[in-house]
Amino acid sequence: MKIGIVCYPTYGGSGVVATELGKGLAARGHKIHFVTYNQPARLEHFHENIFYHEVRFAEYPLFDYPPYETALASKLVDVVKYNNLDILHVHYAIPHASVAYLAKKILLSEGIYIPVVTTLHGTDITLVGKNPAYAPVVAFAINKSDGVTAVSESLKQDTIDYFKIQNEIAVIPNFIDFDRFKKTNKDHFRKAIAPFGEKLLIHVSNFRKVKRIEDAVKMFALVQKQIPAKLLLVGDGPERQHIEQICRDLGLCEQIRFLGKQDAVEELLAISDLFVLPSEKESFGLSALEAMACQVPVISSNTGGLPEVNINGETGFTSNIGDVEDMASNALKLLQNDTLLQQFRANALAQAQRFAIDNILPLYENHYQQVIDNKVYNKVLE
Ligand code: GMT
Repeated sequence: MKIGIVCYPTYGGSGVVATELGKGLAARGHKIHFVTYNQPARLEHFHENIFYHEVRFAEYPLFDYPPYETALASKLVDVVKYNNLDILHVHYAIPHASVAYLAKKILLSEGIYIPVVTTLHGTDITLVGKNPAYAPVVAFAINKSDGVTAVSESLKQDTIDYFKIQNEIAVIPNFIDFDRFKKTNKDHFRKAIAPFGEKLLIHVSNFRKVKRIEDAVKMFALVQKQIPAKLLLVGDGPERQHIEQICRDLGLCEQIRFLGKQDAVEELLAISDLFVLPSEKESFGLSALEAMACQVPVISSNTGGLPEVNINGETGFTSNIGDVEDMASNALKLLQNDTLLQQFRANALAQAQRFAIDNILPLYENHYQQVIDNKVYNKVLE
């Protein structure tokens, strides 16, 4: 198939999933056309089946805000038309789903039919999408998509609860590439970070409020009172300064290390004992899945799709949002019992294997085919 993929090219989870999906589909022989305003972060190497089209917009003194949606829609019209695409797959509803609908209508006026699949990732529904500033457009664009997927059952349910949705929503979860995310021996690395055999806890995110990193720090403060431990904070974003201040206030600067954005996260996961994800909202929790693939059990909140990924009492533990005492006590259960920790490590790996890329990509291929086969039906509905 010739597939157009629209996503945010930044480090966010939706952009990562979209890029890895495109790379995986290209490896299976599909022609993939990425349409974004910057080269996607994980699109590093040349591949004969991958094409990248940059959205550029002309500056003009009248524009306080560059008209990105107009530029993206025009680019999509161009890319679909001149590359004969079979399907457009947009990731993150805002603004990609409504822009794709506009492009589709323009193309239809020229006699070209392009079906659109929208994948909902989480905050495009649960945080930003349901805001009245965006909600009517989001609901309309979801209903006008020819196929809709959500990354968890929980996100599907949230979408149905927040909006009047007439469309079917297929659940296709996030996936993991075990060629990259696997347990490797990095003992020398671990010795450098934890020279006295300290236990290692790790959190990876884009440091937004929704991640509740403060809770990770507070639960760690309780853990390190009982056993020697360190906390690695990986990533960067708007909350970083605030979290640094909390660490200083708690006198934990020696035990908590801010590592900033890291490309080889798997190497840090390989030396970690527990992954901490206390989010306020989390539609799936790709970072938790990456940890589990590296055999790291997860201490998380029980929000959104997290319980679909992190099975309480099996691959880690889930607690109510903000219950840092429970999170700390769960972490200690594992860190103070090596046999139990090893069992949870094995369980985490087994659970991650369910989400192996080879299991999930065919679900997208089937979804595309169904949407394409529905062509006439959708055309009539328009
Ligand atoms: O929260 C992030 O890290 C970024 C965000 C995004 O949309 O870019 O991630 C969302 O999509 C990921 C991929 O589908 C999911 O694994 C994350 O759980 C989801 N984040 C939230 O729901 C907060």
